[in-house]
Amino acid sequence: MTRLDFPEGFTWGAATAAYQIEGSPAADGRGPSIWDTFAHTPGLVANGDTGDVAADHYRRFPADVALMADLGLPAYRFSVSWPRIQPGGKGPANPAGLGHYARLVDELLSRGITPMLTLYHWDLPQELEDAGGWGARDTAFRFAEYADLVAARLGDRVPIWTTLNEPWCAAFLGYASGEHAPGRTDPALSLRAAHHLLLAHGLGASALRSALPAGTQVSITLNLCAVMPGATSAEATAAVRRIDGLGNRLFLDPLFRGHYPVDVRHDTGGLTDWSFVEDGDLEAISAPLDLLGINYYTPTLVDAGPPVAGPSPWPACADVRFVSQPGPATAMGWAIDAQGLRNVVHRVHEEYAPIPLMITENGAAFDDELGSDGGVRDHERISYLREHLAVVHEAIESGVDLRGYFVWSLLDNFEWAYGYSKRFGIVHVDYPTQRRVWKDSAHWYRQVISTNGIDT
Ligand code: IFM
Repeated sequence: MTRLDFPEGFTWGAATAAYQIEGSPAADGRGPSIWDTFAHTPGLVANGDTGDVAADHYRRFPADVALMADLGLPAYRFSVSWPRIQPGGKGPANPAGLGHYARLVDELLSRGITPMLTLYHWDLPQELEDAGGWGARDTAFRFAEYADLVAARLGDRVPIWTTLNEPWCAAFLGYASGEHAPGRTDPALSLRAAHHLLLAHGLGASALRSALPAGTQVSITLNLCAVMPGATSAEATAAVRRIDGLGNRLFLDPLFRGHYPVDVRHDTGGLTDWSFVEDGDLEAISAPLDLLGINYYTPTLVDAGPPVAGPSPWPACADVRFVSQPGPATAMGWAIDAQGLRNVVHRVHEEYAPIPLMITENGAAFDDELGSDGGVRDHERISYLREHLAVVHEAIESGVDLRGYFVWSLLDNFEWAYGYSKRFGIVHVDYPTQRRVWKDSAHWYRQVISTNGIDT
């Protein structure tokens, strides 16, 4: 057995997102979001599940924070629901909505848990979608106003802020494949949405900088792809370039180099002329950040294949084939391969440095069962987490400025189009009773945190 000790001050945490855990969709004046609309549309979410109740965290947050304290969690990454703050996506703040997050933050701080706040984890106010959603440039400006309202109320108590979670998903699952809210299937619109999301990040980050005390960290979280060729051929290499372009460089290049990748603009030239990029946008998008959050779950293997018709989250990539990697996989069918995390972290460090990194999500869904002894023996999840943490450790040893790790997720929750059929939590939620039960992985993670390291 090898012991891997993490650096002193390494941030251990767990992550969640508002729509996935909160429930209480009409409480305290919250307006509808695109996920309420999507989930309530028959046939779009497995089993007709919705976020109406979820893990009932909106009402149970004091007990959930007590649970975090029992876990010894030093940090908690959560998202604010925009339609709780501005029910229609614009105008003055709803004091009751802001008050909820102020109480959550105070509860965390009173337990010694550092709050890390994400402003947008996909729950756009429905009224903004009705006005064009992320396809409309104005949504980016509305986001900056929302960022300002939240920062004015919570800025003195939250040390790390994230503008957007996984804009790739919001743009391409939301507007190209339609697997996520708002369920649009328009590839040209999805590219426009990607730009407006990035613009929202830039304008939002600037609003945060003006409102937050000096020393507060501002970040964005990307779900970067570890793209690898599924064959040794020139076609597979070209497929890698294209998926890397849309999945990674489309976000990393404007954020850290101030331009969009020329090859992606060229590849998608048949869909759009990119005239939605206006003077000054890239300057706003590329303003320096304090931290980049990386979410990683599984590698992406690609090859060339015969063109496939129908909606896809990859614009202008109908002839790219996604290859399933042999070997162990999670309940999502996602291959388990921590080398992908190594690939992504080193790539960002080497090509886009210097930027401090955090793994803001990593974890796995398995078909957990509550045993007759009342426990959940999720040893596959422990192995998954251990393997990925070993890669995090190795990256730090080799000089990558990687400052923290947040397991996805604290609680079982609403896994978007999969509803409640997939369980990612280290804590089991019995939905009918809302009882929380620590899985073995929660006991294991508690030990990892308290000893600041893992045994491999
Ligand atoms: O549940 C999601 C989360 O909302 C965003 N990142 C990936 C997770 C697992 O699919």
